Amino acid sequence: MERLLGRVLVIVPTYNERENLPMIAGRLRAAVPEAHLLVADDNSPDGTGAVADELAAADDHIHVLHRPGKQGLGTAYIAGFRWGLAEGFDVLVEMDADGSHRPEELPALLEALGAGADLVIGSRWVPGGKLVNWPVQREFLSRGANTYARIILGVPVRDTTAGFRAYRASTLEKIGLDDVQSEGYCFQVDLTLRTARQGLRVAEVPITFVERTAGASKMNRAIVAEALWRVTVWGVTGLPRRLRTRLRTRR
Ligand SMILES: Nc1nc2c(ncn2[C@@H]2O[C@H](COP(=O)(O)OP(=O)(O)OP(=O)(O)O)[C@@H](O)[C@H]2O)c(=O)[nH]1
Ligand SMILES: [Mg+2]
Repeated sequence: MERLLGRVLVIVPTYNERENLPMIAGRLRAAVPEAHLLVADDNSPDGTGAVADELAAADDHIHVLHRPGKQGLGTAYIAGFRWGLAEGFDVLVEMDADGSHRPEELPALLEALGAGADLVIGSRWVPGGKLVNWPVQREFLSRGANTYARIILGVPVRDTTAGFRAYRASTLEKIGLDDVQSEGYCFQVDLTLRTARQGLRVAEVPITFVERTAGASKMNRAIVAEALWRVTVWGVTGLPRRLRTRLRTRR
């Protein structure tokens, strides 16, 4: 795998994930030993940053990016991507710290990337995708958000909000990260849309999404509101371009 894809960096953003981080780091190191891990911590009040430093001191495949305060998932990933690109990694993976994304399924994502995709999404909403213990209201919200995004953006991806994904470094370089403004979860939709609009190949592989068993969710109304208005703006501003493309292909 390493020979085909090059060096793999898994970026895990953390905010108050002290109870989860050692578990997820250990599982990742066991599942894909050649991959490196970068923890991007936003000065978590619960001391996750210090836990990450301890893990990094004991393992040369673990690194930590400390940011001064909570600045949102999207900006944590941008900072992590920049770090990884500067260090020369060839594949950059996004994964949550809370166990919802199973490191044991990362090889399947990397395999799809190796098979030619530019972005691979670990998807809840393709055949074979499963949920474990997810509250029904979260499932409803996610299904609704994905249907809305797929229709208004015209991107044929079933799980655009998914946070378990693997990018080729070349994909991130092509889509450009300088003008990304999304802070919360709409960051995932934003990057999916940018990748698709570049004509790059997006693949979805089914995953089993497991509800966290420790720590608290950071999901809130502001995150949902940001996603709703940004996706709507992207959909509306992208419409003339979609119409032009449709007219051109009809001729
Ligand atoms: N660095 C950083 N990490 C964050 C921030 N917000 C969330 N995270 C991390 O991003 C990942 C996803 O956040 P979660 O709270 O699990 O969000 P979620 O998965 O939608 O919510 P649940 O399903 O309820 O767990 C976790 O590893 C969080 O610790 C942030 O502002 N900064
Ligand atoms: Mg979570």
